[in-house]
Amino acid sequence: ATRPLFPAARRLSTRASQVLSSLGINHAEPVPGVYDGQWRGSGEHLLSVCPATGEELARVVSASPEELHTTLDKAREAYKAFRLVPAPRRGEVLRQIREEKADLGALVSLEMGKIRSEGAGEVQEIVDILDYGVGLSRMMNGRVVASERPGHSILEIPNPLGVVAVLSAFNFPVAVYGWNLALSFAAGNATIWKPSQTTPLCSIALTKIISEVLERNELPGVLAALVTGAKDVGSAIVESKSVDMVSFTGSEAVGRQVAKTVQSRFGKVLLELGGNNASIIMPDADLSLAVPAVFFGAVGTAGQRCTSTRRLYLHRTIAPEVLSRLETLYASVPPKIGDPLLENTLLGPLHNENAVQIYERALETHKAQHAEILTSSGRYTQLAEGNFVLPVIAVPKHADPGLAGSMWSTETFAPILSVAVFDELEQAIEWNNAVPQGLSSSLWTRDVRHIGQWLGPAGSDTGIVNVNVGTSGAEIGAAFGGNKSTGWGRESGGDAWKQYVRWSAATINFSDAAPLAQGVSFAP
Ligand code: UN1
Repeated sequence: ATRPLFPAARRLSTRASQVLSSLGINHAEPVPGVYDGQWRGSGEHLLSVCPATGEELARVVSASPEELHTTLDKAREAYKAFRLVPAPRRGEVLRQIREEKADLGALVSLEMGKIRSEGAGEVQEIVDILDYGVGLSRMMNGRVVASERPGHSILEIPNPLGVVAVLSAFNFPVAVYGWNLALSFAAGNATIWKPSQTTPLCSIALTKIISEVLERNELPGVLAALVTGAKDVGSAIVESKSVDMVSFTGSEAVGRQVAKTVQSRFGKVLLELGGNNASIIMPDADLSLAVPAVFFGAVGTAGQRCTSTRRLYLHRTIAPEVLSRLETLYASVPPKIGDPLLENTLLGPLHNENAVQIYERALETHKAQHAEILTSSGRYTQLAEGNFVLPVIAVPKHADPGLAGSMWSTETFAPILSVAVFDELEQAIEWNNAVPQGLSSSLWTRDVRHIGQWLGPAGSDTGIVNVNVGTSGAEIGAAFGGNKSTGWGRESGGDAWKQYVRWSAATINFSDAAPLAQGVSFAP
């Protein structure tokens, strides 16, 4: 029997109801899912479901086409005034957005399913990037270029870009928006957020926190607008000429469509697509560091980070030792599978039933291709409710990811780790680079020569290349993003801010002559 979509009587656990009300969300009524300076919503209803208990957290009323349209118009108007506010004053507003980790983090756990400490960690990423945005607001420097002409100067000037849309994914339901908002706001833009349709409450809670600060500063709330909705809302944003840049996080398949659409109207696009990240362990690695890091990378967040470790390449000499230590760790997981909000839980649920099916299909493919499965596997049935699965280590028959149809080359958003054994580092690097995706990778070694090889021209081709640090859990200070089919986008730190502005090169003549460049003469 199928569950009715909106049962008339919904009883929420006290815990969930406390978290929601502490964040100002009244779950008893349909929750307005649009913010353009005021809360509204008259579109389709979205249902927010807790992946651990199946309990319906709330109904959210998403954006109608008209509401989206109006929000975009208001955002453009607000940008026109906001671009004139000096950047350090914009930073001062960012500085006032301060979030207590506990409640928002708990909501991330309730609605997305990650464990408590990771929910809090995600909120910490927002706090960190807000600090970064404050600093950035005094450091978004252009430059002065030496002109070849006497009495001339060339300036490279960053100015605000316009309206930036952020399309974010369920797995980091608040932090990835935070990365974009902090940079976009510091840069003087209006930002419009279309979150994943399965995590609307997280976006509403965060927008409430930000909007209070904007309103207190007498700034239009639409500078941090929210439009919840399904695919049609996302497509309308991507197609809209009023959106100057689209920052998209999600699958390669959708990312390809987003890129084509935005590029065909000559908009800017920033893509953060699939990862298929490998760790390589050399014989001289400190296994007491490497093994727990692989464990966290592969099992943490139930394998639902873009940066999760999906492939493990072990040097032949240490392979048996590493596998036996990993098997022990994996065997300790089942008693710690469950409610993500409980202190001792290590492994929360997959985000929804669809994710469980993808996990199951990946397992079947592994088995059909004669992979050896080293751990217990399948749906975790000890709990009455929720989308829980066992974390898996698989050893595919063929080690080479280049082999067509191999499980090596697809990103499966679940805790499945594929392992192969190598003899030479060159081989492992070749395998690391042999997949379409290029987000993150990590090498475990104490040998400086291996490190040089790994970081150099013939080394790893991913956007994040770590040494003695796992593939996931990057800090906000460096640019975050991946190469190849991950989409080449960079968010968060580093030079990422440079994409959120429009650049102009301005040649200024301070002299009484007007010479042409390159010594060209054009005398009549
Ligand atoms: C993602 O999975 O989309 O590096 C982002 C990490 C986190 C961000 C992941 N800081 O794992």
